[in-house]
Amino acid sequence: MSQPAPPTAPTTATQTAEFTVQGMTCAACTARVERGLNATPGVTGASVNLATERAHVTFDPALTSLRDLSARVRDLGYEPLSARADLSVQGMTCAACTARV
Ligand SMILES: [Cu+2]
Repeated sequence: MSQPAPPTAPTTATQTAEFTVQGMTCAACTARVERGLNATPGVTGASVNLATERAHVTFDPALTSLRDLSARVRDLGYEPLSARADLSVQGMTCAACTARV
């Protein structure tokens, strides 16, 4: 009465997302966002570019989602931009992140 083993796909179901993070003004900001994203369950890799304000995240869509990642970024005190188009509110000072520490 042995059941046939389910055909488990050996492919790692990772998904890559890239989104804009606003409010980062220094390397400490990017490090914080990076660390926060990397600490999110399901995330296998995150890198954040300060100059382009882009976060590049590799994650397992079964464990997390772009929505979760956006919420995470917001938790950290930065503004994830995916659907919104108002690009006029660029980060000005580092006061926000200093206050956060
Ligand atoms: Cu900063």
